[in-house]
Amino acid sequence: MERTLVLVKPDGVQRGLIGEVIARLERRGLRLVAAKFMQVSREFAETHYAIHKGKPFYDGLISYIISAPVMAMVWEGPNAVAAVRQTMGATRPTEAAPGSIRHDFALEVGRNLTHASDTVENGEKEVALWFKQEELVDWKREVDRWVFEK
Ligand code: IDP
Ligand code: MG
Repeated sequence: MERTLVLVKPDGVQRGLIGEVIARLERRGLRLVAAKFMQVSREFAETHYAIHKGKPFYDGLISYIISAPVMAMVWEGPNAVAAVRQTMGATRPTEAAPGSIRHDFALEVGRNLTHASDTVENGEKEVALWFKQEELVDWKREVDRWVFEK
């Protein structure tokens, strides 16, 4: 089953949107695997966003992600990476599809509320970076057979 890392970033937490994000992912049919509310250190933020080092928005991005607590989660399901990216919407809120979280709740790329892994490979890496193996809950739902074809 595919897994992806989701963060409700500091702006989403401050604006009281943790529940909104969780509700949308639950309604989509995805299954929660792990969750923790935490303050990210600068060092950890730099590891998570290493791919963006050197870009013009990098310093602002690091300050943003460590400015207040985040809600970190792992969600799973068939095509979880693509499904969650779609539910979040495009990186720039003005380019995000109507009905997506970034469209419905955000205006600026530097305050775009959420993070979601962009590929299956990065999903695996990010889940391993943010969570210990024992924090990942392996469980089934009664409803799974009505959401997952196999
Ligand atoms: P993603 O979060 O949709 O995967 P990335 O391109 O990986 O988008 O960028 C990581 C994060 O960096 C974005 O979610 C956004 O918060 C921030 N970011 C990206 N581009 C810009 C920009 O041009 N200005 C300010 N912040 C940006
Ligand atoms: Mg990204």
